[in-house]
Amino acid sequence: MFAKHLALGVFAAALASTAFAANRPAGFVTIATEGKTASVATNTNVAFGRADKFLYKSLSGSFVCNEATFGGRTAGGVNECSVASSSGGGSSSSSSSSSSSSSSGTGSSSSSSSSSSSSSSSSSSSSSSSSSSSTSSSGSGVVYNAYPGCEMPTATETVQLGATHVVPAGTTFDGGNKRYNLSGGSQSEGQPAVFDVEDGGTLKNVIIGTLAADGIHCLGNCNLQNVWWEDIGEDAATALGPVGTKMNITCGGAYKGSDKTFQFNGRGELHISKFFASDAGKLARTCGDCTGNGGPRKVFITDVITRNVPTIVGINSNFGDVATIRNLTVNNSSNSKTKICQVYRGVVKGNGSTSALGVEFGTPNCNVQQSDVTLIPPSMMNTAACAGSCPY
Ligand code: ADA
Ligand code: CA
Ligand code: CA
Repeated sequence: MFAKHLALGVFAAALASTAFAANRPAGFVTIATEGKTASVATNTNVAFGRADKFLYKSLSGSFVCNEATFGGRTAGGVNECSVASSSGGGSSSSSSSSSSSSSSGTGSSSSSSSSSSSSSSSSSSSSSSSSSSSTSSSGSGVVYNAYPGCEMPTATETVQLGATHVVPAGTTFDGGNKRYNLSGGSQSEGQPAVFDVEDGGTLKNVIIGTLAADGIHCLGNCNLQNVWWEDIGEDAATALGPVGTKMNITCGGAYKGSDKTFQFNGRGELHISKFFASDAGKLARTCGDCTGNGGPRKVFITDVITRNVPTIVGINSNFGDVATIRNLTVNNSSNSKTKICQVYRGVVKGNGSTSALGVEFGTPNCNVQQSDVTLIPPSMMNTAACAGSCPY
């Protein structure tokens, strides 16, 4: 699928980075070696690892630089704790911690050994050849533009649709990696969908171009496989199925949205996996103010990489929504703080407006821990359970 010279070029880049394996990410400075105590300013993104493999955690004040603090370690030598040199560094005390970490190898934390977070810079990764084509390196490490193993295909041709293409109930439409355009692409609500996928339908191998209208509407159970949005329209896709239905999105990516990527207006479940989203307001949102709004809506985000998406998921706690997030990698171009699970009070259209209630971890509505998120420098996450207009 990829030109040979491109694959070779990236392979050479991977070899080059292996030759300079470092114990801190590029632009980072070591503040403590394993087992020592260090201190940082509030909410500092700290890297822990060695040989180009790191875990990241947002820490405040004094901490011990060890496996217990980070939920894992990189085997094979002494790990180091480092911070971005632009953050002014931190201080390290010389006292060695009594509980120096074991050398039992990589811990069981979901983020410590995830292929998404470490494959690109690890020479031992079994999937390095496929994953490397979705990344490039920059001053601050890896930059993703797809989920490793799910790269965007090259469009085989461009099709201009005259009307919404309907995928009838229970059938599969294989777009053969053609690019489909319909109309619009603005933020005006009420545009038609490029594709309507009826109950039990599957849409696969499709690229939606810049005339992206209201994206894809899923009317019941539906599957979107290897579907790509080059320039998200009003939103990328909307789940509209009734109670008991599931929308499954796997192996795809969406770029350049002004607002939401996946809009969840129906009921049931929305599953997003092996997906890459870049430059959009939110990855997913259960409807804030739909006509006849309610819930519960369940959102599952598994094996996803985002770049410059300030909110991963927004849900309405008053309607019983639950977001479950595992193996999320946040790969921003700046150190703005990503809201992982933002809770709102939703409303029924006409009954006022929504209010933001705060960012939550490990609550009935937000089934996600900070350790489920890998932060690629300089990305940071919002860890404050602030209400209303959050300060970040
Ligand atoms: C906005 C709007 C909702 C709904 C949604 C959509 O969030 O407030 O009522 O129209 O967009 O489906 O795109
Ligand atoms: Ca909208
Ligand atoms: Ca919409």
